[in-house]
Amino acid sequence: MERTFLMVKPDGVQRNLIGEIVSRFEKKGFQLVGAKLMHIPTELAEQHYGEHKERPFFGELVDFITSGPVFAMVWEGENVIATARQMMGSTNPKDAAPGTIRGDFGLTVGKNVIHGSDSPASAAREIGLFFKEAELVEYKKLVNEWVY
Ligand code: RTP
Ligand code: MG
Repeated sequence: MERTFLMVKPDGVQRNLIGEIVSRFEKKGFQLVGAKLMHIPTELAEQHYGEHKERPFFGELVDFITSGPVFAMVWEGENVIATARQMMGSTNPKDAAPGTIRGDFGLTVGKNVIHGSDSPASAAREIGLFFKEAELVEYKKLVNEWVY
């Protein structure tokens, strides 16, 4: 089963959007297998956004993502990497469709509420950067045995 790394960025945490965002992925039917509220150390932020090291906005990006707590998550499900990116919407909120997270809540490209892995390789890399194996919980949904 596929897994992805999603993160409510500092602006999303400040704006009390953790519950709204978790709720969207829950209602879609994906399974939460790991989550934590954390302050990202600078070195981890630089590793996480390593692909953008040469970009002019790299410094701002690292400053922003370390400016306050983030809510880091691992979600599981069929095609969760691509589907989560669809649910997030375009990087720049001005281009993000209504109904997507960035379309509904994002204001600027720098403060676009959520991060999501963009490929299986980046998902594996980012999950490994943020979570230890023991922090990821494998479990079966038993609801069909409890509800009629
Ligand atoms: P993310 O990695 O955060 O999920 O976003 P993304 O894949 O949609 O976009 P990416 O190209 O990976 O860019 C990473 C983050 O950098 C910020 N950014 N700023 N000032 C700018 O022109 C600019 N371009 C990108 C955004 O916050 C973007 O999410
Ligand atoms: Mg990206």
